Amino acid sequence: MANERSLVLVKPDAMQRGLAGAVLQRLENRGLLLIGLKLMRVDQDLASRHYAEHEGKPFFAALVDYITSSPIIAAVFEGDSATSAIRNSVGVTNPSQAAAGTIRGDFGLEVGRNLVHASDSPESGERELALFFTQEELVQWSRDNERWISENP
Ligand code: DAT
Ligand code: MG
Repeated sequence: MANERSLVLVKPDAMQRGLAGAVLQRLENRGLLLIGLKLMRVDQDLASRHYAEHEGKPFFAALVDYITSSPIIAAVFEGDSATSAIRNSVGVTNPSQAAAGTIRGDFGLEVGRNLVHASDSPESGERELALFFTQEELVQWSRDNERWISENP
């Protein structure tokens, strides 16, 4: 789908390890357009809503503890097929299985310390970004080099 929007979270472990810039740079380098960015803490309520699909699973409590344990960076990236492009750059859920060259494959070892969240569908992206950003916080803009990133900008 053209012009999808995806929520990316730089999770507490990536923040504590000083990897926020490296995570965001990889997505920026691909040509994805950054349209929202904030440093924040996730509280229990936001964590529960964001991870609602995982409520009841054995790892849910640990997941909420992890995401609320330290500040995070929330980002929204926009682009053609942004969801799959970002998921491919992030790597599979368990870093021990993630391909080298992906964020999780290059920086992580354990599923409970997998550095980054990325929306799994355009619909999830819209639902999730609305939990973290108001409409006014998202910035509509285009780059002067857009035609060198996209054949049909
Ligand atoms: P992803 O973050 O790749 O979209 P997910 O949506 O299935 O993965 O799960 C959300 C998070 O929950 C994931 O980033 C880490 C944690 N998680 C998932 N499966 C897990 C498991 N089997 N054991 C422990 N934590 C898990
Ligand atoms: Mg997910």
